[in-house]
Amino acid sequence: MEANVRAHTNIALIKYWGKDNQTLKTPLMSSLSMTLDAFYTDTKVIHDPSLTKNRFYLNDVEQDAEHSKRVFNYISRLQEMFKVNDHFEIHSYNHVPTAAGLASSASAFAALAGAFAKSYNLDLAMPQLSRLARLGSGSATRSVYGGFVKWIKGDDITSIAIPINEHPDWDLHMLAVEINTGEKKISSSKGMLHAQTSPFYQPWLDRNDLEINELEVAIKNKDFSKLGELAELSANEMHSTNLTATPSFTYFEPATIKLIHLVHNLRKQGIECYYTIDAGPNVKILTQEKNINSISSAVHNLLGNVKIVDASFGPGLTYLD
Ligand code: 2P0
Repeated sequence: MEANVRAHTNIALIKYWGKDNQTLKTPLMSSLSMTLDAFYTDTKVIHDPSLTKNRFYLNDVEQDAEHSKRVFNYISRLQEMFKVNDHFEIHSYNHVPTAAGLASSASAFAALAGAFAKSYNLDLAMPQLSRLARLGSGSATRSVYGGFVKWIKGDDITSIAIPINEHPDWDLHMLAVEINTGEKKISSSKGMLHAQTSPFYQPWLDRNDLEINELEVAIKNKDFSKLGELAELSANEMHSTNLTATPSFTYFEPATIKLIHLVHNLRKQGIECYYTIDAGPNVKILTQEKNINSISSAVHNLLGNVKIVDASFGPGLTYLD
């Protein structure tokens, strides 16, 4: 039996940055994201009694034990849950820079959850798929849906994603500026645990319901300015907890700060744009179609020939073949 599934990455506008339960990956806060069309993972799961060993291939390269561990542990956990236990092969093609704060684990584990369930004909409803994806990686919870997606904090059963608007009729673009696509030095799991030593962590959590509600209203009203302000605020809050943790740490690189200044300056010139930054140095700039060219030129003038990927809304899980 086999199944081949595509999942797109998502970028949180209101960030998830802390777990209530490390094993279940239930979050300390609700988050709200935008699923992107430009970055995705295709994953095929094959299981067959004739296979004698589990194998994991990423972009056609078989991964060694160390690089397969997280995927194998995840599949074993799902096999235990559903009481199945044959050997499997996984073939993933990642159209996202891996582990550089461009949310490769979101698309990877959402695709894996979808392909696993389909390969065993489990016939799971979307909320259950969202839960399975969460057990692989928190942000994957949201990638089962397209458009704007909220992931609700809660317990193992209730902490799932719900679509806010799967097909938004919005002129909204996210320009992903790839400053550095190398593997990050501090994993998200470690970073979000460590950030909790910040004196600003709890005050940030206390604002979570308010910020989620405000963003939902902004989405309903198609209020780009409010959406951008809230997204930038949430990113700044998250990165402030890193900087004020003990010991302090940051994912920012010099080019990250340069881009923050650039976004401020562009806004002063009347080019409306906002930034968001995840667990890596890369900056994503939220804007509208009319400003893409001027923002891209300004980024290239500032940083030379960096890659800029223009993304907009992507779909939820898609079954291939
Ligand atoms: C997010 N990030 O909401 C936040 C914002 C990065 C910054 O979720 O430990 O790979 O697998 O649950 O989902 C990245 O962390 O972490 C992330 P785990 P994950 O998108």
